[in-house]
Amino acid sequence: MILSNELTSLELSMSVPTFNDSHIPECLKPVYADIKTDFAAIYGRKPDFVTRSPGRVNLIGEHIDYVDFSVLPMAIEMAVMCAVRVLPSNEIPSVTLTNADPLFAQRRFDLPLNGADISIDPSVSDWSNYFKCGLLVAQQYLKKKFPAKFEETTLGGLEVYVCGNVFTGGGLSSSAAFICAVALAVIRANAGKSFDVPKQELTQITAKAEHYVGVNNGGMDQAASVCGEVDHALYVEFKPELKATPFRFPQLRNSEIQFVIANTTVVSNKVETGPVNYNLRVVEVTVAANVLSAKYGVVLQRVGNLEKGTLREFMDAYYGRYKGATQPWDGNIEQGIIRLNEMLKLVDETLTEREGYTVQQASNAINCSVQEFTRDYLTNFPVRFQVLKLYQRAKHVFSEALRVLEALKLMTQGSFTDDAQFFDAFGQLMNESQKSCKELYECSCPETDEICRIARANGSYGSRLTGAGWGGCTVHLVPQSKVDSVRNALAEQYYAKRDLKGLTLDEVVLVSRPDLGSCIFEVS
Ligand code: NG1
Ligand code: MG
Repeated sequence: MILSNELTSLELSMSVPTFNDSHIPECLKPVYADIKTDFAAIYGRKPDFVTRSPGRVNLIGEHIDYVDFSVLPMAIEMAVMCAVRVLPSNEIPSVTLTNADPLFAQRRFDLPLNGADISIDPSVSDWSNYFKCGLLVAQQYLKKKFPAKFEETTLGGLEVYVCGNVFTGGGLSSSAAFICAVALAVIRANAGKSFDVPKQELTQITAKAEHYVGVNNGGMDQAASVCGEVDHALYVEFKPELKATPFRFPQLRNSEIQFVIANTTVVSNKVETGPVNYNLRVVEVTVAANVLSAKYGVVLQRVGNLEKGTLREFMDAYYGRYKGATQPWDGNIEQGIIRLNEMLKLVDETLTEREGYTVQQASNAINCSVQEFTRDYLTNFPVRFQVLKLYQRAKHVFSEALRVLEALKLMTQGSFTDDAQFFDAFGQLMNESQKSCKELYECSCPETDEICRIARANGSYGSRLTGAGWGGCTVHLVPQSKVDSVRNALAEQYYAKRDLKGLTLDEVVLVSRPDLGSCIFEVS
């Protein structure tokens, strides 16, 4: 699905774009016609508008968003859409939700009166909770933006039809796409069509929305879904505040850049309490930051994503104390490269227990008791481990943050002697990221490794896991001319011997260029 020329030629805008009926991108026309028909079949009328928000893949910068280092994702062509009719104000303000996927049954609930917040019960797992997350952050936003109008006002009732093609639970951030489409719909429904929704504000309010259902995520996914631009990757920064800046991929002479996204069909165990999981990595990088701070006698501000300081905060504190830096790193590429290289040296010198740290060793290194260590690092989320691999995890984080800057530098370089020069260089960074994820962060798995090997042997320049890893999806940098070769090789050598769990090949191997982020279609 390639967006039409009208869209690609749009100037990058600061606000979520709105299109009217006569301006639907060619490729979306059939989907859009279906939505209107389906909506009418369910609710007996046409919708007022449709919101759309895409899924994402992370191109490079894995497991560093939660320590506030910048990442480089892109929005993909697969998206979630919400068709919406606003109920007239004389009707009881309720929300009816219908999902195109029969796995998600219809839901209906009344809206709280007079500006009260909707309540969300995170212990109940239901798809309507994700809708409520989007609704809640949108309402809070409206109250802040237009206090006189929304402080004590009941939101308008809605009939909503949800459909899309971002598969759930596969590492493409379908939940973020859904919440962004919902928040945008609620804002559009209540603030009206004349209000332009600033992308930066939509990103910031949706970033934390999943916290209401108990997911302690960063903000990369929402930033990518909201701020995506055709043919651009997004440089997502977390400090001093969440911000996504689009960078265009270079225009090559003879080839087109494509990304193949292949699902391992192995379900990521990132939330399980096993020896390998997401929360344990969060603990390890936090402890690493504190061991480094203890060694260099710097105090972490403890204001970031994590209560106990991050590797990013250590870098800034170290530069403040030893290098006379008056400001934290401001995102500048060259300065970042220098500082991150220095950090890698400190990791080599300081985190000397290469086999890993026992709780006793880690406590000693931080100058605290085992009891304090357990209280500070091991009780918030359950984790199980033998040793904490501080050296390996910290080395991954700093080197991965460095690769993000190298990738950005390449994208902004301008010209290349030939197309292969770009593919080789960007691909190499992706391959190095995969190596680091596998060997240092240990978040790959045999299936991911196998897919990467097959893809590289058949035309991919760069192949890596995307998202948390331990299964989930992989992403591959492939020139258009090699897409079929990569896809066919994966079909024959990987998928043919696997249970696709009811999915078709077209559903497990996607091809996408970087696409537009959230937008609104007004139905006339
Ligand atoms: P996935 O596995 O795609 O949901 C997760 C985190 C990201 C980031 C990556 C690792 C959530 C919702 N998202 O992505 O924020 O930390 O892992 O880079 O947990
Ligand atoms: Mg998610």
